[in-house]
Amino acid sequence: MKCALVVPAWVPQEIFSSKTASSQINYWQPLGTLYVAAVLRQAGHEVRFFNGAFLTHNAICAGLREFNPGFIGLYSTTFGWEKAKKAAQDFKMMLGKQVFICAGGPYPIAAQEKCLEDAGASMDAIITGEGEYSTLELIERLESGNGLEGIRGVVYNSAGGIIKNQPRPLISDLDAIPFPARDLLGDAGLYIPPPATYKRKPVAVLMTSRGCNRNCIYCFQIDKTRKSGIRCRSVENVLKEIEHCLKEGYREIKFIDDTLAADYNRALRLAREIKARGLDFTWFASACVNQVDKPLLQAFKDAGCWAILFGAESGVQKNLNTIRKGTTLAQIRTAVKAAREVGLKVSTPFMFGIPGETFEEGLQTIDFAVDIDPDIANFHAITPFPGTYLYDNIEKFGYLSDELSDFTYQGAAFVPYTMTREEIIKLRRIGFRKFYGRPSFMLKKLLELRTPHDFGVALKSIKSLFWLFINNNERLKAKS
Ligand code: B12
Repeated sequence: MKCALVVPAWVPQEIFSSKTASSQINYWQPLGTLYVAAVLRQAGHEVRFFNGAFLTHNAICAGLREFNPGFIGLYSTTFGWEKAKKAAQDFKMMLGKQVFICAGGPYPIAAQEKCLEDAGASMDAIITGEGEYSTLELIERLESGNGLEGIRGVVYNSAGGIIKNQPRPLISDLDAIPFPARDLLGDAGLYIPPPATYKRKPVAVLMTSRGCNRNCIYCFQIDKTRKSGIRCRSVENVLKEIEHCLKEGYREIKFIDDTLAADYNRALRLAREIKARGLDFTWFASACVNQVDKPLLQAFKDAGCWAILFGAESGVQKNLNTIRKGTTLAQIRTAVKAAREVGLKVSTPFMFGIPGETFEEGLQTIDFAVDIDPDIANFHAITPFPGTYLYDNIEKFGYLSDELSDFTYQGAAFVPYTMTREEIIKLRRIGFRKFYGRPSFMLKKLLELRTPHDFGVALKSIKSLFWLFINNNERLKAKS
């Protein structure tokens, strides 16, 4: 069947201030959708991918009219749901009701049948978990003209109303899934992360494991129970994909595992094999502060890793406990110090608006960020995505926006009982100013400039800092 996979059209200005978007916008590859594409193609279906990160809605419509697919699969985050709904209405109108339209991704996984109730007749089904095999089975049923009864992981509209099939168990053998269909991306050069977070390009995104065994209250995971823990691909399978990416011309890899060091020995083996095989690429990964030590970080460094992201989140232990991070301030200090000592750049996201947090504690977090002195610090607002513990227990903690487009870490979605929205917005502004506005930090960055890329990053950062200082950041303005 002709299958179109679509990320509905969106623009950075919907998330970031136009003044600072250039230093903040991220275009990692949409790996999840590319996995679904790879499985459909492997089964013989003709697949095209339309990414609304780089295509307008009209351009996507024109492409679909020319391709005339029998199946359209839409990707949606919470932020993107209204767009996915509108896109489905327009595509149905344009191609007729015989085209089968379904949605998948974080929001449909969390909201399930609510999506169909909300979207009405323009949406025929929702994929409620990992999409590879649920989508394939659904398409094969459509081709055979049989109904969708019993296909696990599917909720669908039927003459008799909305039918919710059993959830599909999570994929246990991740090695069996074909590599993401990155060739469907067209120009890989478009998929660049925020300027300060890559060294070489093009950049591929790669996932060596799925899931997380931690219980952070704000984090969305396909397996809400976390009972499945972390499912790992074999090191051999991961190395094969890395070699495949290098053959495709990629020069940097962003490992998007929630933590690459969950299995210490596996992480060490992966790093040592990358080095032993002399695979020429730079890489960036994330890890939990209490899963790493200096020898592992040294092995990462020796294997081409140039930066590591540690989810620091807060500089106040009480608030770390509230979000159930399972880490301590001392562990954050130790991990950042060890990473710096082996020569890795360190990136640490922090968040404000944690339930029970006060404005003063927010200032403490900023002082902590300055004190541990990472290379990159981000100051987000905690965002209770549907499908998370925080979202499901929101009344206990604070006020939630009912506008789905507010769910973007930028501060509009949630206010705890102990703070105001203005205070969260203010803390984010103070955080960026105080951290990046330090003469010592600017001098350090100036002395590190080596390549034209570095100069580009510096210019974009200075521009963002300038707008942050003159306080003209409409996106950071409090929602009235
Ligand atoms: C890569 C990525 C991006 C990329 C690409 C997103 C895209 N697809 O266009 C970029 C950088 C552009 C991006 C942007 C944003 N992102 Co983002 N992103 C991710 C990240 C790190 C990896 C996604 C991934 O590939 N996962 C691995 C695969 C295996 O899982 P998966 O994507 O869920 O895919 C499976 C299923 O969802 C399903 N599926 C996926 N796609 C499709 C498509 C169809 C048709 C079907 C049927 C099924 C299906 O099958 C897949 C395979 O099993 C996730 C975190 C994470 N670890 O998942 C955050 C994440 C998806 N992003 C998130 C957010 C909030 C955003 C932003 C709003 C961030 C912001 N800047 O403020 C924007 C919104 C953009 C938008 N248009 O919606 C949240 C979404 C939470 C929610 N419930 O809404 C996540 C979950 C991070 C988090 N934990 O908070 N993101």
